[in-house]
Amino acid sequence: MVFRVGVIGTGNIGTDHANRIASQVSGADVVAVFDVATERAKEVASGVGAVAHATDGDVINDPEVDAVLIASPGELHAEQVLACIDAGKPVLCEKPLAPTTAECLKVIEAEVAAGRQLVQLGFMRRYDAAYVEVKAALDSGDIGEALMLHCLHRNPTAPDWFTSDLALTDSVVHEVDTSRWLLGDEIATVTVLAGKPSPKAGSAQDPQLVVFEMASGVLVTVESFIHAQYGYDVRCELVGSEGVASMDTPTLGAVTRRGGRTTVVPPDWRVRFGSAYQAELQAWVDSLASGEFHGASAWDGYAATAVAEAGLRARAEGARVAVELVDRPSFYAGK
Ligand code: NAD
Ligand code: ISE
Repeated sequence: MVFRVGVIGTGNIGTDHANRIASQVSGADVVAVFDVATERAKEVASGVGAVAHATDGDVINDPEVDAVLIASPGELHAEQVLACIDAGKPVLCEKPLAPTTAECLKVIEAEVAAGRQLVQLGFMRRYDAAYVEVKAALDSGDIGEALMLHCLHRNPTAPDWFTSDLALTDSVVHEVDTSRWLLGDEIATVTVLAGKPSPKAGSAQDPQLVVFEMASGVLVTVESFIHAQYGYDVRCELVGSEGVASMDTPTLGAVTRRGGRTTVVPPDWRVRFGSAYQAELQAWVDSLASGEFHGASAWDGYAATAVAEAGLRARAEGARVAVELVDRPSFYAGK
């Protein structure tokens, strides 16, 4: 069976996802798209052989659409995901699930009431070969018990509107999911330190150092640096009681000449995580037949937003802030 996918939001990542589903993912076609930027939507639609609809609701309720991919701005996700649940259609929603926990909880309530899993979140690092290897080293027992996780998240530059708060809610939210998934544990507290700002950072407090204390006591450090200039550099090192699992700085290969060697660092997430997006989309499409989704769930999206909210308070108050989660519904056991 070939699943018919509708795409909402044809900006940077929505266009990438639509093109990838159309040309590199087996078992799915893109049949409908919507973006308020209508010309862009039409261009993407014509590239993938889809129809450009007039509203997001037209995509979600189109009888020709079996499943929906949401890549609109984060503040629209909850409403669009709720409409997908209402229509009984599986949805892959880019992170974040929503900017507030109140909105995330509405999604959780609706999905539980629907009685079957429909929502998967776009935390694609769960499909990145390097992160998967680090997790395998821990799960196999090879490095003993996890003690500390050190994460780097460096972007070359960010636009002026990308504030220090967004660095936490839009970028570090990936480390929130990575930490919870790698360690199989919830984040108990968050501390955010903003020290000497980079002269390249404009008005942003950048870099920032974020510390998570996991419920088990494992400590996680995250360097968030959105104006690092030199490239996109995302990696981690997991310190265990009997060894360390780490990943190399991702490079695009090396050039050796004139007595020296230069390695090229990826320019952005598109290049660094290209194969992770590919694996994520293929896995999601493969799950559509069984209805068993193995990526991040709506619960993971809620937990990520709860930690981001605590991070904003931690920054504002200069305090170590506890993360308060509601009781996990039994529906999400093992999801
Ligand atoms: P973008 O601004 O390039 O694209 C967003 C698109 O949504 C724009 O084309 C905009 O016109 C459109 N839009 C605005 N209102 C809309 C509406 N009502 N309905 C439908 N579309 C609407 O942003 P982006 O970088 O593509 O990010 C989109 C989402 O994807 C964000 O949530 C972002 O956090 C996430 N993202 C995830 C990753 C990742 O690594 N997983 C990478 C980039 C972006
Ligand atoms: C972007 O939205 C992403 O999700 C990227 O993976 C992340 O590295 C970047 O910081 C975000 O802005």
